[in-house]
Amino acid sequence: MSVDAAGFEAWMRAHQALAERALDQVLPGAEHAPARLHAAMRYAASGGGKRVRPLLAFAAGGVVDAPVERVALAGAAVELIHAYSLVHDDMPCMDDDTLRRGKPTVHVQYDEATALLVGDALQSLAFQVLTDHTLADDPARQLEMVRLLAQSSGSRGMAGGQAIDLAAVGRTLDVAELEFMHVHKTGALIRCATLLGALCGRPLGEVERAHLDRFAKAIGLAFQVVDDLLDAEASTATLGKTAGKDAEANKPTYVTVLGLRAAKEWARDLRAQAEAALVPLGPGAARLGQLADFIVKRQF
Ligand code: GRG
Repeated sequence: MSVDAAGFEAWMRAHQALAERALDQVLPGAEHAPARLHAAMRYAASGGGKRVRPLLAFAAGGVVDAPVERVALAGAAVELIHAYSLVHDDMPCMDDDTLRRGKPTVHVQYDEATALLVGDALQSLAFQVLTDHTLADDPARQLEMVRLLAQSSGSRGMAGGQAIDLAAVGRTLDVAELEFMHVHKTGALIRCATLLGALCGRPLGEVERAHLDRFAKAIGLAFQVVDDLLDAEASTATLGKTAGKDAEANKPTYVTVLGLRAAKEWARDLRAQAEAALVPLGPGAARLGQLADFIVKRQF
């Protein structure tokens, strides 16, 4: 492992720990009523996952010298939305899955009604986190953070992408339709995490912000292309969730639409686009580049 790679590994582990701590700080304890719901929220949101979204927020915060405590909370808000989406996505009315992050899914461990409430409550908590603390110097920028999270997770973002995904089962999509679906379902929240991290620090100029946005959009899509590749090629044990679900559910993916080789090339191409967008942001954006590599080369 090169010195640089070792440095990135240590950075990633330290910041994953910061993300865990922020989630622990904001999630209600199971000693508070309603105890079962609070325990289930913690089961869903803490101690698992790669924490890619908070890591992107930390790395983007590094570009603008953002205070780490602020970014940790902004990243936690995005991660709460992500956790809610996984809980609902796993339910029988959607993907009907029994395994997530190597553990039984929330509706299996608890019950369906609890899983529904866990998702709802995690979503509400995310917005509470963004409004309970001072996360930006300018209140208008903090308001922008709330708006960005709402837009990215709602019908014009993740939930809308999920609706398109559900409607696409058994249909053939062309590449443009597939991209539209994934830009919303997966890309919107990844972009949001990056931009929220940057909003915690000094204001970015319009041009710098456009470059960061270009990076975030490219890496959001790359994340999904890699997810499709892993679903097709990796094992359930490695992923900690059921592998091969897309093919089983007859879902269009980058692998089914482009083929394995072209999907791999597309992931590399998106990574190169992301890297190119970082150049004008200077050395402060180095962690974002390393994270882009991690996202494209990950095995789980
Ligand atoms: C239910 C409104 C609603 C939306 C669900 C995100 C999503 C939409 C569904 C999740 C299903 C899925 C496998 C999506 C593909 C990409 C993705 C979000 C994978 C899981 O994210 P990771 O790899 O998971 O960051 P960890 O466990 O590491 O946090």
